[in-house]
Amino acid sequence: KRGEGKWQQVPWDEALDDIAARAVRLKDRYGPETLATCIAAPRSQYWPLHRFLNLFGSPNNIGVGNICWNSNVWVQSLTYGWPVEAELDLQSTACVVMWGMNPAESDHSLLWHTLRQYRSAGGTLIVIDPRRTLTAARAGRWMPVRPGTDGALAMAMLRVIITEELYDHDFVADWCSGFARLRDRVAAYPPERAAGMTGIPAGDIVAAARSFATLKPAALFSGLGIDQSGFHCTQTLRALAVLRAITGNLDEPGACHLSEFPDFVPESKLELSDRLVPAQRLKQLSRELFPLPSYEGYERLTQFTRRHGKTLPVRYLTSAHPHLVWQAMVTGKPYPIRALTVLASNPLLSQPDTPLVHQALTGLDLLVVLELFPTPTTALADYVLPMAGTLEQPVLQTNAGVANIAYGGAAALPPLFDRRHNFYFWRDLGRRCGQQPYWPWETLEEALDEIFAPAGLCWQEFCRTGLYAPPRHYRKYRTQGFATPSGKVELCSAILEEMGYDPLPAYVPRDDGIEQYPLRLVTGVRCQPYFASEFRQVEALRRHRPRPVAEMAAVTAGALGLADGDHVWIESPQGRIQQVLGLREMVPDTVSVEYGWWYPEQPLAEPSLGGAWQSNANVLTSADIASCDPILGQWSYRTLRCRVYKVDGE
Ligand SMILES: Nc1nc2c(c(=O)[nH]1)N[C@H]1C(S)=C(S)[C@@H](COP(=O)(O)OP(=O)(O)OC[C@H]3O[C@@H](n4cnc5c(=O)[nH]c(N)nc54)[C@H](O)[C@@H]3O)O[C@H]1N2
Ligand SMILES: Nc1nc2c(c(=O)[nH]1)N[C@H]1C(S)=C(S)[C@@H](COP(=O)(O)OP(=O)(O)OC[C@H]3O[C@@H](n4cnc5c(=O)[nH]c(N)nc54)[C@H](O)[C@@H]3O)O[C@H]1N2
Ligand SMILES: [Mo]
Repeated sequence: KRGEGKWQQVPWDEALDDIAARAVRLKDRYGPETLATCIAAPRSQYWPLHRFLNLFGSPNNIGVGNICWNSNVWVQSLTYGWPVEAELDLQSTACVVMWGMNPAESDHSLLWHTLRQYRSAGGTLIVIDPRRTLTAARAGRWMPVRPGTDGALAMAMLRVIITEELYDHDFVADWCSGFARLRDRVAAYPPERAAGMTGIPAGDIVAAARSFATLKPAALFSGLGIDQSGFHCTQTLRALAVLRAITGNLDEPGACHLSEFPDFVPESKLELSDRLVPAQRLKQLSRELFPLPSYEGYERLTQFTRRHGKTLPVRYLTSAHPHLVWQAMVTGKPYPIRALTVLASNPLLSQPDTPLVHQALTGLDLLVVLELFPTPTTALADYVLPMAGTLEQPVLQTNAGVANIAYGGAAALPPLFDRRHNFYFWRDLGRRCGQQPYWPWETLEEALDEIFAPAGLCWQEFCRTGLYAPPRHYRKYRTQGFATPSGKVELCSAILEEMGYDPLPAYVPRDDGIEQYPLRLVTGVRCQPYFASEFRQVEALRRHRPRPVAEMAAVTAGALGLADGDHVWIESPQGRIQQVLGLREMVPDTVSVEYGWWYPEQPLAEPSLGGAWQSNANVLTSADIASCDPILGQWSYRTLRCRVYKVDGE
C-alpha cells in the first residue's frame, strides 16, 4: 500500500517496462497531459526530462518557475528583452545593493568572498532585509524593511531619483520608453508615505536613493526576499528593473550584464519544445489564469528576441502552476492528472501547502521519484529509482551563455551500485513509449557531443578546459536596440499593457492582517550547512544545526513572554508546526522560520513520513490562487501571518 514503507527491489528493466506500460495506459485513457513532472532547484541536467515530456505530449511540468527565481527572468525580459546578471567587480563597482538576498548563507562561494573584499576596500554596501543577516552586518547601510513592502521603498527611491534629477538623462532620452508616465506614477510615492509602509525613515530612503543613483557603476542584486513576496512580486521586480535602467546601470561593466543567452542554447535545442503541438500547449495548467508565464506569453515575448536571431529557453519561462496541478490530481478538474515523475525535488517539503500536496500524491495511479536518498516524497512513491550521485555525473552547468563543468565532469566515476544518470531513465522510458528515433545515443557522452558541436567542440575537448565562455560585450543595445516592442527599455511595458495588466511599476498595499494572527511570517531563509530539505541525515552537519530555529526580535519575544531556546508552536491560518525560538536583530512583530525540516531518524512511512508534519514550514503556507501574484502567479513564502506560543503551556 502506498506509504506503508514496504519495498521490493526489482531490476531496472522490469521497473522501466512496468512504468512505461502504465504511463501509456494512462495516456490512452486520459490523454498525454495526465502525466506531469516536478523539478525544483537546478541540480542535474533537465533537457532529457523536457525532451521526453514534449515527445509524450504533456505541457504539465511543474518547473523551477514559481518556486524560485523565474519571476526575475520574466520581469527583466519584459523590461529589457533579456535577463541580466548583476556584477560585482572589485576594480570598478562603486555601490552594491543587496535587496532581499543574503549571500553570507546562500552563496557562500565567490560572491560572498568578493563582497567581503569589496567592503574591506571601503566599497559602499546597502542591504535591504528585515533581518540583520551576516551580509547586513557588513553593510554601511542596513535597511530593515517590513516584509512585503519593498515595492513601496523602490517606488519612493524612483521618485527621489526623478524629482532630484539624478537619473541618467541621456540614457533615458535615447533608450527608455514611457518615462513621462513613470514620472506621473511615482509622484504618488513620497518618501514619507513609503516610510509609513516600510518602517524605514524617509531620510534613509532619500540617502539610499542618492547613493544608488550617483555612485557609478552600481550593482543591484535581488533575492528571494523579492521573488517570494507573492502578490507584490511582479511589480516590485519591475520597480527594481526600472531603478537599474534610469540610473544608467544597465549592461555596464561593474553594474550588470545583459545576457542574450541566458542558457547555453544548444542544450535547450535538445529539449525539442517545438514538438509539443499547439493543442497540447493550450492544455497547460496555468494558461487561463496566468497567460503570461504560459506558451502564449512566451510567444509574445520571444517574437522580439527572435528579431535579434536569438531565443530564450522555453523551460525558463513556462511551467504549469503547481497549485492547479495538485488540484487536478485531487478533483480531476479541468482534467485528471493521474501520474507524476519527480526529479531531484522533495515537493512535500518544498512546495507550499503540504496537506494539499500530500493529498494529491497519495491519490495518484503512478508516482515515480528519481532520488539519491529516501525522503518523505519517496515514501509515497510506487517506484524510487536510484540516481547517480554528485561525483558520478558528467554534468554540465550552463548559465548566462556560459557552460562549465559542475559535479564530476570528465572525471566522473562510473556510478556505483545500481545508480544511473537521469538521462538513461528518460531515454529508456522514451524508447519504450514509441520515441525510439529520438533517443539514438548509446551514452550520455554521445549526447553531450551533440550539445557542443555548434561550439566546434566535443565533450572530451570541452572537459580539458571545463569552460565555454564567449567574450562578454557591454552596451550592446547601442548597435541593436533592446529586444522589446519599442526597441528600448520598457519603463512602461507594452506587453503587460496589451495583456490587460498595469504596465507601470506600482505598489498596492494589501492588508492581510487578521486579528488572531498578529505577527508577520517569513518562511525559508537560507542557512548553512543545509540545502533546502537535504542533509539532515548527515550527522556531522546535523551537529552544527540540530534543530530548526524560528527567529524574532527580543522585543517581540519579550512581549509574548517567550525566551531564547523555547520550544514554540508557529501557527498560521493553514496549520501549525514546532521550532525552537532564536533571537535576532530584526524588524519587530515578525517571525522567520527555517524551511526544509524533516527528521530522517523517524520512520519513513505513514503517518509520520519522516516527521514531515512536525517542523515543515510549508505546512504554514498556501498557493491559493487568490493570494498569488496576479501576473506571474508567484505565491508568498514571505509575507504571511501567524501567531507563536510555547509548546508546553498552550
Ligand atoms: N545554505 C544554503 N544555500 C542556498 C540554498 C539553501 O537551501 N541553503 N538554496 C539556494 C536556492 S534554491 C536559492 S533560490 C538561493 C536563495 O538565496 P537568497 O535569496 O539569498 O535566500 P534567502 O535567505 O531565502 O532570502 C534572502 C533574504 O531575504 C530576506 N527577506 C525575507 N522577506 C523579505 C522581504 O519582504 N523583503 C526583503 N527585502 N527581504 C526579505 C530574508 O531575511 C533573507 O535574509 O539560495 C541558494 N543557496
Ligand atoms: N516555505 C518555503 N518553501 C520553499 C522555499 C522557501 O524559501 N520557503 N524556497 C523554494 C526554493 S527557492 C527552491 S529552489 C525549492 C527547492 O526545492 P527542492 O529542490 O524540492 O528541494 P530539496 O529539498 O533540495 O530537494 C531536492 C531533492 O533532490 C535530491 N537530489 C539532489 N541532487 C540530486 C541529483 O543530482 N539527482 C537526483 N535525482 N536527485 C538529487 C535530494 O536528495 C533532495 O531530496 O524550495 C522552495 N520552497
Ligand atoms: Mo531556489
